[in-house]
Amino acid sequence: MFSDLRPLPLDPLWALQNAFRDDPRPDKLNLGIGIYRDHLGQTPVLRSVQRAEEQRAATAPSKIYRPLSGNADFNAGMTRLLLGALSPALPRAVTVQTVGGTGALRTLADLIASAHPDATVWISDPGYANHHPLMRAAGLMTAEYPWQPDGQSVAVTPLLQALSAARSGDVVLVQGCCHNPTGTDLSADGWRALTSFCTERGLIPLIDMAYQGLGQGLDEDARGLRLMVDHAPTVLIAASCSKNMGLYCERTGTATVLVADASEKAAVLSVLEGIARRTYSMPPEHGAAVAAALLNDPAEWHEDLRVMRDRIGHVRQVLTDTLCNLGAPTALQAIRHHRGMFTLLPLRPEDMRRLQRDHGIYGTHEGRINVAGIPDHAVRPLAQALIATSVA
Ligand code: PLP
Ligand code: TYF
Repeated sequence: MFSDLRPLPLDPLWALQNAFRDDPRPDKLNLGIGIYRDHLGQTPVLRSVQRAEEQRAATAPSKIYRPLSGNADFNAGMTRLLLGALSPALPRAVTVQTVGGTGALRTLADLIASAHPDATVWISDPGYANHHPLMRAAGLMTAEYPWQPDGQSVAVTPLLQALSAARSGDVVLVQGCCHNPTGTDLSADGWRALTSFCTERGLIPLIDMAYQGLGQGLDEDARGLRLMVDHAPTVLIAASCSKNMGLYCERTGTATVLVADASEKAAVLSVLEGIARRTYSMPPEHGAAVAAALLNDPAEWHEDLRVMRDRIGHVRQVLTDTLCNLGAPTALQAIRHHRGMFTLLPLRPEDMRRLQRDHGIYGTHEGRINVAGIPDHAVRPLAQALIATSVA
């Protein structure tokens, strides 16, 4: 059966992880994969999560099967977190628990394929490496629009120019905040322009929210999403608790659909449950139960999140100050304006290879580094290596 099968090329991000693991240099620095690390370079379980897990271990009544749509309390909490607790759109929302943000994207891709199999999904370039494969795995076509950082935000004119080739019913996949890999988001005006464009042309926004709370704050990071929800009739949202709750391996996320008319809710929910049923039956409970506890009593989680967000902001600040003091080219200093875990360096793939070979610094070949992965002691050597690489 498998004699004609050949191994697939390794995902470049995992290949980078392996190269890092095998690098014997003691001062090597892994800025490849998107994982938050504290000032010591560790990723401990959040205190709020630890407490919720202890409580759950002491009180969880049973491990019997759960509903196909997952933990209802978690789904309701996530819907409020995304839309805002007072959003008038809440009655239009259908939310199901998914296997991480990735599972949310795939579930929504399957839903799109059920409702509109001819849809093309428009994806940012550069963008998240897994977006094209996820959408194509559901049988959908994909196309690209440019994501061009322009000062502190993204240029909206070339983006809309590309999208003018989209047909009514096509889907525009846009990241909600802290864009992976560039660290640059749409401005408020950019969100307004994209929202009107989608609404006028019958394009369906699919918002990928993987970093809510790690940019400027939970509500601040959701402003663009909420604008779209308030103005576009149908909106799809994939959300992840991997980064903002540090639940990476628990695979905790949600897929939300804002329907144009409440009468569509029952059918949408039943198709979403059908997708779960034929894929894995029901999502895993543990991460969702922990996340529900955090969402229902959020003070300690908000503090954990603030600490992560402030550290990322601090590292970015110290790195750009150091670059500035060392006389770095202005293109490098622009990373001051980026938001969230990532920054796209103005370096070519061959520069990134030299950064790895000569300095033991691992970022992706496209130039992405995980700012949240820089320990305090590594800031200055990193700045020096970036300058040496960018002027060489
Ligand atoms: N979307 C984006 C933009 C991401 O960067 C990531 C992961 O980093 C995901 C989705 C997937 O998140 P998860 O790990 O919850 O599947
Ligand atoms: O872009 C990143 O670094 C994250 C991490 O299969 C990731 O998306 C990468 C690959 C993967 C799951 C998560």
